[in-house]
Amino acid sequence: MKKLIGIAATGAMLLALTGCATSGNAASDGPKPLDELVVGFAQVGAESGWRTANTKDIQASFEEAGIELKFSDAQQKQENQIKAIRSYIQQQVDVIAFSPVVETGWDAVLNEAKAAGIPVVLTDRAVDSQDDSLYVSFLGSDFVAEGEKAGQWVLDEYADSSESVKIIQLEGTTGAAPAIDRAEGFAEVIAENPNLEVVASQTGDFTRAGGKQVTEALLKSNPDVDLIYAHNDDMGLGAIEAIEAAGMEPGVDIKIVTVDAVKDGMQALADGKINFIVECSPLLGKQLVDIVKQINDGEAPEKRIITEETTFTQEEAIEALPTRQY
Ligand code: GZL
Repeated sequence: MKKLIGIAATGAMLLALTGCATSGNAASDGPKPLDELVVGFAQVGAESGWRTANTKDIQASFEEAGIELKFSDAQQKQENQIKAIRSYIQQQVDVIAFSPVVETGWDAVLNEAKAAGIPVVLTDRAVDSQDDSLYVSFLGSDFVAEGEKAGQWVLDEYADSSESVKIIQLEGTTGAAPAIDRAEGFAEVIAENPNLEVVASQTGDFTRAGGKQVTEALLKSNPDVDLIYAHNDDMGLGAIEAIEAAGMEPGVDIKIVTVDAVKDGMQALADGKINFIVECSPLLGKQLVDIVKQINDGEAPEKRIITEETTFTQEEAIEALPTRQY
């Protein structure tokens, strides 16, 4: 995770919001009524089951809170997210929230939001900005820890193997915080066993189609691969299709470890086609509403709010599936 915001900067930003409402009205004397608040949310896209669940949860949470949410889908393009943020600034919304599709290239537009006195909240993914006054808070997962949990399962699974274990890594979107950090955490842990070797690593862009396409190609050049580590369930599900099309049994001939724990992934885990899943919760809506309320009340939210997450084996997936929320 990148830089943390200084309290002073937060305070100044909050003063801008409550001291002089961003709607350009005369200075207001305190928080706005919730039904007058307007939040602009610039979503990454609709690339995966995780993203769909994340969007649904955020929209439902703001609906329930009675706070207006302007929503945009950037179709995984940074220029679309920047356009959406600029339009929220033009509309003088009270708070801007977004999940940066990639880590870099945000300082200019975030400085525009700052100049307009509009607080920004990062949800899900982080930015690599060195200027820690550009956002009030980050709400999301510790992706390095997720990669470490995936690596630990692989370390344990092959602890007694004296043979070399060949691993294919299906990376998320190039430049995205979860892709960078999940690869980092995984590599750090499997380095403890020199038999574990990532023989190929390529982006499938967090999509099922991408996971299938890349796995088809990499299986041709690595027919004796033992395990696939996919940065999300959707690419793991695509890998299952490619493995079956190659006449092999996913979860048996080639083991699969993924991250997210969305319903389709958990079903594949219960069916034995995936071997282990590290959870990454998309349910950020309620916490985002709480952060917006704190900002409106002139309070300084925590700079980094990390979501609680677990992991699932096949047995745990079978048990969890009936009540799974997403
Ligand atoms: C992680 C999130 C990732 C998910 C993918 O917080 O940004 O993006 O792991 C999603 O499924 O596409």
